Amino acid sequence: MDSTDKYLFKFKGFYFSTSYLDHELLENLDDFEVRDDDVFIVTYPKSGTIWTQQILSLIYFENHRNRTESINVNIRAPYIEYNLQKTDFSKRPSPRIFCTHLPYHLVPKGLKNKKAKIIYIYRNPKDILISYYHFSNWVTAFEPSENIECFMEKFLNGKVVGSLWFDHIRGWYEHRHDFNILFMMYEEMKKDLRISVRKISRFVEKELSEEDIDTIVKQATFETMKTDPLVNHKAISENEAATRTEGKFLRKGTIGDWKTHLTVEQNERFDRIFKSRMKDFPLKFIWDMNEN
Ligand code: PPS
Repeated sequence: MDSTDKYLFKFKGFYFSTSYLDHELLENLDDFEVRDDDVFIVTYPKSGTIWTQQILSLIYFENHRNRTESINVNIRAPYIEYNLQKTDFSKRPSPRIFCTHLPYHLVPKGLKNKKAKIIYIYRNPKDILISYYHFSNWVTAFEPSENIECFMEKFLNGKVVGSLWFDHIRGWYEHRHDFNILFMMYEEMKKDLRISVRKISRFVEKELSEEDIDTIVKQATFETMKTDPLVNHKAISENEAATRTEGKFLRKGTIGDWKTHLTVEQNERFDRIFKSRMKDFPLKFIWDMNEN
């Protein structure tokens, strides 16, 4: 049964953002027409979506590499569950790039037939927690929390847009054989962007020259993206109604920021829950910049 409050809209057991809601779109997602050459970026919120939208669009649309290009990253790679720009996706020329925070069981049927490619980006959940906490306090469409403890409670109970992180990653991983999917780690992108760009381009079968890769890497660094208004959503950060305080989408972009935020008790509690929920889960996680 659907349920809604000011911030969260529950549809088929999953929490969506009430502010960006398009009920008809959600009802019809199953039948969203997928093309063989579509690419979908799938993430839990705050795991590296914007970063991958930027990388993929740089790989695909050579002319976007020129920073004078005036297309916002959310238009280059729109969300299928929100369609913020109300675009007719069926009229978009191929190859199309989309992104989504959907769990595996709510994505269009066409994806389950291994049509199209999926890149699933995952990030260590302690850094997601911190990033999400700051983001929710900043953007008015999200529920603010008095402190990290309060947000952690919601996050660990899955009472946030995107629902429970543990279910999201597990669901996608355990059903990976139903999809044509590549799992990439935020931390691996952070540690070696060049290798990561190559890995992504190979997966989407786009041959890139060394020079192409140089250009993409340069434009996909945190420093460059932070100064690009089309990627760092300047229009939103300068819209007083959309935000509560000063801030930026690209906040810190680091590995291990959780260490400066979580108390020893919070960290131990997180570890205990992680250990029990992620038991026998084979994907690797990196919690610290110095870790290999
Ligand atoms: S959202 O709102 O779900 O689309 O957010 P998402 O884009 O998934 O995640 C935002 C975090 O990703 C960081 N980010 C980057 N880190 C490193 N390098 C680059 N180029 C980059 N681009 C985005 C962004 O800063 C957010 O993380 P935090 O920790 O808050 O800085």
